[in-house]
Amino acid sequence: MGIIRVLFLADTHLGFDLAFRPRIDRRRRGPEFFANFQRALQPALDGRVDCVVHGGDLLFRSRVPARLVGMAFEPLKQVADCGIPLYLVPGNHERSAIPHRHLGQHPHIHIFDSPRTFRLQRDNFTLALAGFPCARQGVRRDFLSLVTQTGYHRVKADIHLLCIHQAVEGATVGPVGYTFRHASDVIDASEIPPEFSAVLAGHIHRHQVLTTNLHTKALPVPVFYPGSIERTSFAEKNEKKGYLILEFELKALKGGILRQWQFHKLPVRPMTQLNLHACKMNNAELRSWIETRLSVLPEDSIVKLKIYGSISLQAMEVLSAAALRALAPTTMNINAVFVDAN
Ligand SMILES: [Mn+2]
Repeated sequence: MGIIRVLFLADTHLGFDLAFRPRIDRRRRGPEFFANFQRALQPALDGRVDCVVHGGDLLFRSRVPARLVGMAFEPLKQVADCGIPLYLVPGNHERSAIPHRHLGQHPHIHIFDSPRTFRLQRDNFTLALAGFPCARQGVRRDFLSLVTQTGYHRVKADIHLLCIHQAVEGATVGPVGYTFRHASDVIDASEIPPEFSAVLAGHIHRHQVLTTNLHTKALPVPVFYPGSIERTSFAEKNEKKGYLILEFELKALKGGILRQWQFHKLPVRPMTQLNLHACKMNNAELRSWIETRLSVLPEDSIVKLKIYGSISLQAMEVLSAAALRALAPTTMNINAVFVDAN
C-alpha cells in the first residue's frame, strides 16, 4: 500500500554562540548550527519525505530577539512552502512555548502549543501525530494524562506517532553514560500506549533508540532520539550528530508498521580538552606549552583548556581570553576554565 517517510530532527539550539553585534572578533559557532539545520532539512526540500517533525529546543533559550526567531523559521517555511507539513514540539529551552510565535505562522507549520493531535491526510494514508509541549515538572506523574489530553484515541489513522520533548527512562547522556531512571522528570517507558508506532523525542542530545526498559524487557513502543544537530557542550564531545528518517509501511488490513529507520550524520568539529597544571610555569613556559599542544590539533578544533592550580596575575598575560585567542589559529575556538580559581 505504500511507505510513509518522516524526517525527525531535534535540539537545533539555534542562536547558540551567535552575535548580532559582536564586540570581539573571533570565530563563532552559531553559523555552524544553522548550516547543519539546513543540511538536516535538505531531504524535505528535495521532496523525499512526507513530513518533518522537530522534537523541540528549536532555539537555544527562551528570551531571544525576534530576528533570531525569523531566521530559525526561514528554512522551516521553505519546507512548508513545498507542501511538506512540519510539526514542532516546544522544548524546555523555549520554556515550553515558541517566542514571537507569529513569525512561524504558516498553514503547513503546526506547533504542539498544548496537548493535541494533528492529522496528515494523503491519498492513501492517514498519519496522526500526537504531542504536547515540554512538561517541565512532574512528567512521570502526568504522562498518561497528557497523552490522553492529546485526544489521540479519538483519531482514526493508519499510523499514530507520539511527539515529545522529555527524558524517557533508560536514556543515557554524558561521557560516562549517565542513565535516566525513576526521577519525577523522567517518563516511565512502560506507560507508553501500544497504539503508537513510535515515540519521537527531543531533549536528550545523544542520538539513541530505546527498545527495552531498565530490566531489558521489550518496550511496547520504540523511543527515538535523533539527538542535537551539533555538539552543544563538551559532554557531547565524542557523540556523532545527525537526524533520522523513519519509514512506515502501510499494510492493507493491519494499519502501519515501522519498516526501517536510518540515522544520517551531520558534520561536526573536533572537540579537545587540554589539562594544564600551570602553577610552576613562567609565562614563556605557559606559552610554549599551549602552542605545542595546539599545533598538533586539527585547525578547526574547539578547545577547552582546563587550568589547575592557583594562577598569578602575571600569568593572565598568557591565559586571558584575548591572549589565548592570539595563540590559537583563527579557525579554532578556545576557552579557558580555571578549576581552582576562587
Ligand atoms: Mn536541548
